[in-house]
Amino acid sequence: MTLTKPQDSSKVSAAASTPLHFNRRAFLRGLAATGALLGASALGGTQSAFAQARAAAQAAARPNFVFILCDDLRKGALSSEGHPFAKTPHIDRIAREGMTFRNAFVTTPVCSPSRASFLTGQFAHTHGVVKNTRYEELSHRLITWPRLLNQVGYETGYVGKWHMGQDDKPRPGFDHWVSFKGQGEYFNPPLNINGQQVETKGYATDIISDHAVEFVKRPHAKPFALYVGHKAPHGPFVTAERHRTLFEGQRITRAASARATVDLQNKPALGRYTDGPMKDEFILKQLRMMTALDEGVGRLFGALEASGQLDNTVFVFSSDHGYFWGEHGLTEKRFAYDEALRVPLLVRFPRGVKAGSFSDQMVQSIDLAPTFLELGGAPIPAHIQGRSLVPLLRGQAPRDWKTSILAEFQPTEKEPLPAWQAARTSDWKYIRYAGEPKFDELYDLKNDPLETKNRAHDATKAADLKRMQVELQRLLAQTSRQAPAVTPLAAVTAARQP
Ligand SMILES: [Ca+2]
Repeated sequence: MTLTKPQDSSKVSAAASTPLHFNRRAFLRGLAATGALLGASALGGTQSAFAQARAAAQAAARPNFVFILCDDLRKGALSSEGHPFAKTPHIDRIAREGMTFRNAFVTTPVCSPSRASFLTGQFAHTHGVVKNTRYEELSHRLITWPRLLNQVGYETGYVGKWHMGQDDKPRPGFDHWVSFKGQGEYFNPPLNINGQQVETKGYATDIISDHAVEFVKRPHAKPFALYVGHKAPHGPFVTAERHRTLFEGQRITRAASARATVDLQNKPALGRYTDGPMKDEFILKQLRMMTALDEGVGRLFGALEASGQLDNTVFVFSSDHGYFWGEHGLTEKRFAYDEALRVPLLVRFPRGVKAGSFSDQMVQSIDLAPTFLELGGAPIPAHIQGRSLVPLLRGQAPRDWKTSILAEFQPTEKEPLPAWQAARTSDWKYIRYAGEPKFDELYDLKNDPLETKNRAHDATKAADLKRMQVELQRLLAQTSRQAPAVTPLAAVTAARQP
C-alpha cells in the first residue's frame, strides 16, 4: 500500500493565532492558481486575440461560491447516482455539467462534528466539535472558510441549519445570516436573520431555498460565497404537502447487507446499540424531501442564470454524512460502514471543470475548505488538514494524492456506543473501538464491498490487519500534531460588538 506523504506544501504558514491576517503574496499566488484552473479551458481553441484577452480577464476574476449541504443524505439517493425512481433533475444538472466525485467521504458520521469539518477543513479531534452536543461558544470561534474568504473581500452568506448548539446568533465572518436554533422546525421555523428573531410560515426546505435565492439575487459589489445548510432529509421525515403521495407504490430494493438473515455476530460493537428499523415509508419520505430540496436547487440555478453569474460560480453539492437504510441492521449513522461515511459530492464550474467528468480519487469533506480558499484566491492556513481538490477538478491525478482516509466517532453520554476510529483505503477498512480490542473489525472491500465478513480474527488476514493498524496510527499521529483553528474568545467578542 502506498502511504500518503505529508501534504500541502502550497499551504502558507499562517499561524493559527493569526489566521485572519491578510497575506497579499499568498493572495496573488492563489489568484494565479485560480487563473491556471480557469484559464485551462477559457484560453484553449482558436480564439481571436480579443477573445483571448477577454477570457484572460475573466480567468483572473474571482468566482462566486454556492455550497449546498444536505443533512443525512446518503450516497445513491439521487437520480444521477442511478436511483431507480428518485427524481433530482436539478442536482443531477450539477453532475451533468460538472464533476462527480465517486469516492467522497466524511470525517465523522454525525451532524455537528461533520458540519464543523466541512466549515474548517479539520478533523473533529482538531477543531474540537467532537459530539452532537452543545458547542455554542466554540462554534463562534471556528476559523471557517467563508470567514477566511470574507477577509479577502468576499461577501458571505449563511442560510440554514448550523446545528452546533442551540444558539442561532450570527457567527463571525458572515455578512448575511439566516439560521435557527439546533435542529429547527420543518414547519413555520422561527429564524434568526442577522440577529433579529423572525416568524415564518411554510416548509423549512422551501424557506431555506427562498433565502438562498434572495441572497443570490441581491446586487453584489464583490464576489460572493453562499453556504446553504439544509435540514432535509433529516428526521423526523416530514415532507412538503405537495409531495405527500409522490412515489407512492414504488418498491424499495434493499442491499443484501440489509436482509434479516445477514450475520451480525461478527460485529460485536452492534451488540451495544439497537435502533428502530428503517421502514420503506421512511425511505420514501426521505426521497420526497429531496424532491423539495431539488426544486430549491433549480431555483438557485434560475437566480444564477438570471444574474449572469451561473458560469462564474463554483456550485457544489454534498451531505454532512450518509445514512443506513437497514444495512447491518442499522438505521441513521454513527458507524464506520460505508453507507454512513460516503456522501455525494458534485462540483459544477465550467471555467475549468469538464462537464460530465468523474474523479475516483478518495476525497474527504475537509478537502473542500482549501479548495474554496484556493479558488477564491485566499491563503490556505497551515491548520487546515484537507487538501485542495483543484488538481482533481482540472482532471489531473497527483501522484502523492491520499490513498487512505481517517474517520472517527465520539458518542454523546446518551449513546451507548464505544468511540471508534477507522482507516479506509480503496481495498481495506480497519475499525478500532476505544477500550474494546475484541471489537476490532477488518473488511476486504475489494472482495466484500458490503462489509459483511469481519476478517479481524482471520489468521490468513493477519498481515492485512497489521498493515491497517499501522496506517490508522500513522493517520492519527499525522493529524494530531496540528494545532486547532479557533480564535481567542476575546477576539470574537470584540468582533461581535456593534
Ligand atoms: Ca446529519
